[in-house]
Amino acid sequence: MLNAQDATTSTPTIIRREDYIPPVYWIDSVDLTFDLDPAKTRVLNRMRIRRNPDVAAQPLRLHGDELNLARVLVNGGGTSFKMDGNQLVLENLPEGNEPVELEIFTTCAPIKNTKLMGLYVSQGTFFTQCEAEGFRRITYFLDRPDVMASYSVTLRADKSLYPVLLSNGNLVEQGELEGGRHFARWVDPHKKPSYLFALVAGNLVAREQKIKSRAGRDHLLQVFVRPGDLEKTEHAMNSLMASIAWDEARFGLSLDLDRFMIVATSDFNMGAMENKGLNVFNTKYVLASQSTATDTDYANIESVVGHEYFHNWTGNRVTCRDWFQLSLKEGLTVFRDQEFSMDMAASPSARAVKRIEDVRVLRTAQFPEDAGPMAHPVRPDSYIEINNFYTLTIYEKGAEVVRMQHNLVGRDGFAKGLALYFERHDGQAVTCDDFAQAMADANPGSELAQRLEQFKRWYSQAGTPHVHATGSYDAQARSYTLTLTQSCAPTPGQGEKLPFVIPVQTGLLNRNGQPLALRLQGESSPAAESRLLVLHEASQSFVFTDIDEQPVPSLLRGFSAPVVLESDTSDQDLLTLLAHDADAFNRWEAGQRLALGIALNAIADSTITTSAGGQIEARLLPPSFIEAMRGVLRHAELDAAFKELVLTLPGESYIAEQLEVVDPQRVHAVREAMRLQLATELQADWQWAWEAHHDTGAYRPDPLSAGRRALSGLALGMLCLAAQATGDEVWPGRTLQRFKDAGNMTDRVSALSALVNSGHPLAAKALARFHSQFQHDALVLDKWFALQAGACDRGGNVLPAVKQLMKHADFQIKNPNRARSLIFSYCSANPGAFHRADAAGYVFWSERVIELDAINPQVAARLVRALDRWKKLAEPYRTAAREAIARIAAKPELSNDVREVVTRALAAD
Ligand code: B3K
Ligand code: ZN
Repeated sequence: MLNAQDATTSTPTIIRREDYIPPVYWIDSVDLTFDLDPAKTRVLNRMRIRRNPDVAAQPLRLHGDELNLARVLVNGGGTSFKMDGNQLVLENLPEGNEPVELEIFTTCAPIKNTKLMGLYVSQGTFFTQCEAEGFRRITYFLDRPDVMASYSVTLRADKSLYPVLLSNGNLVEQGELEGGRHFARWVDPHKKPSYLFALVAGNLVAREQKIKSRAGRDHLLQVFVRPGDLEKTEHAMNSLMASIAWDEARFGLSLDLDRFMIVATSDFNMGAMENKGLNVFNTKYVLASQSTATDTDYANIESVVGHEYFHNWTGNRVTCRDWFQLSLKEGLTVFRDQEFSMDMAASPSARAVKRIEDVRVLRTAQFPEDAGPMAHPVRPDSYIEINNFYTLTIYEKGAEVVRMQHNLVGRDGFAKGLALYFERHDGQAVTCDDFAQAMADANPGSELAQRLEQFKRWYSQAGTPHVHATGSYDAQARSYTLTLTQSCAPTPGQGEKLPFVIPVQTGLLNRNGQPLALRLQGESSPAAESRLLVLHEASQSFVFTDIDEQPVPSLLRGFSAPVVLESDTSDQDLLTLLAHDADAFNRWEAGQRLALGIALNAIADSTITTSAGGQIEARLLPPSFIEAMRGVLRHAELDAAFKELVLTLPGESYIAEQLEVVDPQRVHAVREAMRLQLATELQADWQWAWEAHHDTGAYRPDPLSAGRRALSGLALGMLCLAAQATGDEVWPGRTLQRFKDAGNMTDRVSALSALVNSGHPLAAKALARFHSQFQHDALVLDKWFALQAGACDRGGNVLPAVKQLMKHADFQIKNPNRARSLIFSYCSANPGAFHRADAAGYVFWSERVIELDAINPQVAARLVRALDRWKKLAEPYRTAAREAIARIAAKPELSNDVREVVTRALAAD
C-alpha cells in the first residue's frame, strides 16, 4: 500500500481493496528508544525483519510522514537508500531469507503536531495516536495492520516534567539518568500491528484497582488522569471492571494482560483508542462526577470503556488484514458494547430503551450517509484517506450486520461462532469473510449457513434497503398473507443491487392488541407469538393460518434488520401497536410513525402557512394523537425513560430524510408547531410528569433514576415552551430556581436548556451564572458552548451568537472537543439554524472547514459532512450549499481528507 499522496503530481492515490498484496517483509520485532522532547524527539528504531517468502522479492518501502531522517543502518553497517515521496526505499537489503537488523534514527517535533496523529503534546503531556496510519509519523515502518511485531520500548525524559512514562505491556525496568532525566522500559508480551502502539509521558496520577479474574489471574487496572481529576475516575474504573466481568461471563474471553491502563487526554480526535494494554481516552469518556457529568455522559463512559476493552479481543487478538476490513473489528465491537450496555441495564424495558437509542442514531445519521455522496459498503472497495471511513456505516451499520447474524443463528449459536472465530484466527490479521464463515460453520443448518454468500451482500452493497409490506386477510380461509418486497436505490459506483437476506421479526395482534399464535401455512402447530421471517428474494409471501380476524401486523420487531420499512399500516393500527405491542421497540416506533405521518402531511400541505416570524399557527396534531401521547405519559406501568422517548418527536434530520426535496425551514417550523401543541395541550400532564418525577433522591446514574430525570427534564422544557406561548412567568421562574438548586449536572443542564430553548430572557442570566460557576472545567464549558450553538433558532439568532462565541476567550479551535462543541453543534446538529435563506450558515461553515483543515484535517473532513445532503435541498439552499462546497474545493492546498469528501460531494452534480 502506497502513501495516499503522490509527491510529484499531488494527485491523491486511490487505494483499492482488490489490489491487496501481502507485505514484502515481515517485521518480527521492534525495539524503540525515545528521547522525549516537545521540540525535537529522537526515535531510535531497531527492527528485525525478514523477507516474506510468499511474495516475489522487491525493495522494502517503509512508510513515513513528517519525519527527519538522520541514519539508516543494515546489520550494523551503512546502506544505500532513497526517498520516494514519503517512503523510505531500501533496494539493497541482503538477499536470502535470513533475518536482517534494520536500524533507523529519526526525529520529530511533537509540539508542532496539531493533527493529533502520531506523537503529540497535550497540556504538557506526550500522547500518541497511531490508528489508522499515525505510526509512520513516529518512525519509518510497514505501517499496515497485517504486519504484527513484538515491541519493546524505552522511554527517556526529564523526570520532573514527565514523572510517568507508559507504553504497552509490562514495565520491566526503570531508573534514573543523568541531568534530572529518567527512563522506563516496557515489553509487550503480545505481537501487535503498529496501529496499536502507544506511549504516554507526563505528570499524571492513577486510580488503581487489583482484581482477580474468573480464571484466577491477578491484574492491575489503572486509570491515569491529570492531578486533581482523580475523584472523577470512579465510574470509569467501575465500568472497566464490569466490562472485564461481562466479557468473561458472556463470551468466555478473559483479560490477557497483567496490567491494563486507561489514560485520559483533553486533546483527542475521537472518543478513545484501544492500544494494547494502554487505552488512550478523550477526557469526555473518562471523567465524571454528579456535579459535572450528565446521565448521558455516565452512560457513554460505560459504553466507550466497554468498547475499547472489548477490542482487546475483537481487534487486538484478531485484527484486520487491511483497512477495508475495518468493520471486522468495529462493527463487531460496537455490537458487543451495545449488548454489554443492554445487559448492564438489566430490565427488559431498559434494554429496549438502549435499543431505541441505538436505532435512533442509525436512522438519523447512518441512513443519510447511506443515501448520500459518501455512501460506501460496510466493507468499502476503495478510499483515498482511510480516516474518512471511520463512519457510521462501518461502526453502526457494521454492528447491525453482526446483529443480523446473531438474529439468524441465535444467542448461543453466536457465542459458538465467536469461539470458533478465535480458535481459527487468534493472533492473525483477517477479513470480514473469515468472521462470517466462522459464524456459519459453527451453526450448520442455520439460515446464515444456508445463505452465507447472499448474506455477505450486506458487506459489499452500499445503501439502505427498503422493505415494502402489504397484508391481506382472507376471512373465508382464515388466513393472513404478508407480502414483503425489497429494493435498494443505487449508490455512487453501484447501480444494480441484488436482494439481501433480511431477517424480519414478526408478530400479529388482534384488534384488542392481544398477541396471536403464529402458524405458517404447512406447519402442524403454532410455533410462537413472535417469529423470524427471512426475506431473501425480491418478493416473498408468508401465509399465516387460523387467523380469526384482520390482524394488526407488528413487523421488524426490535429493529431486526437495518432497513426502511414501508407499510400501509393505518393510523388506527399504529394506535393499537402504540398502546399494546409486546415489543417495546415497535411500540415506540408506532408513535414515531404517527408523528412522522403528521409532519410529512403538514410539510406538503400548502394551505398550512408560516407567519412572518417563521411560525405555523395551525394545530397540526389530531386529538387521537394527543390522547395517545397523554395515555403514554400518564401510563401507570411504563418506565419514565421509555415515556421520554415516545414523547420526543422525530428529529428534523430524520423527517428531512423522508422527503425528496427539503426545505429545512419548513421542516423546522412544522416540528416546532407540533412541539408547541404537545406542550400546550398536555400542559397539565407535563406539570404532573414534572411533579411526579423530578425528585430522584440521592444521585445515582442507574437507568431507572436517569429515566426519571430524562422525563422530568423533557417536562420542564415543554412547560417553558408553553409558558412562552402564554406569557406565563411561573414556570420560567421555577426553572431558573431549579437550575440554581440542581444537585447534579443532568438536572442543571435540563433546566438551562429549557430556558435557552424557549427563548426566555432569563436564559442569559442562567448562561452567565453557569459560565462563572464552571469556567475551570473544560468538559462542562463544552456543554455551555454546545447548548448555545444547538439552541432552537428564533429569527436567525443562533448564528450571530455562534460568531460571538468564536471570539470568546475560552474558545480554542485547536482543541477538537471545543471545536465540536461550538462549530459542529451549530453546523451538524442544528439544521433549523444552519440552513439560512441568506446562506450565512454555509459561508460560516466553509470558512471553518478551511480554517480547521490547516490545523487538523481529520476534524475538518468531519465538518465537511454537514452538507452531505445538499442535493436534496430546495432552493435557495441548494445553490448556496453547492457554492459553499465549491469554494472549499477551489482551494489548492487542501488535505487529502477534505479533498476526498468535497470531491465526492460535488461528483455527478
Ligand atoms: N479504533 C479507534 C478509532 C480510530 C480512529 C482513527 N481515525 C477507536 C475505536 O473505534 O474504538
Ligand atoms: Zn472501536
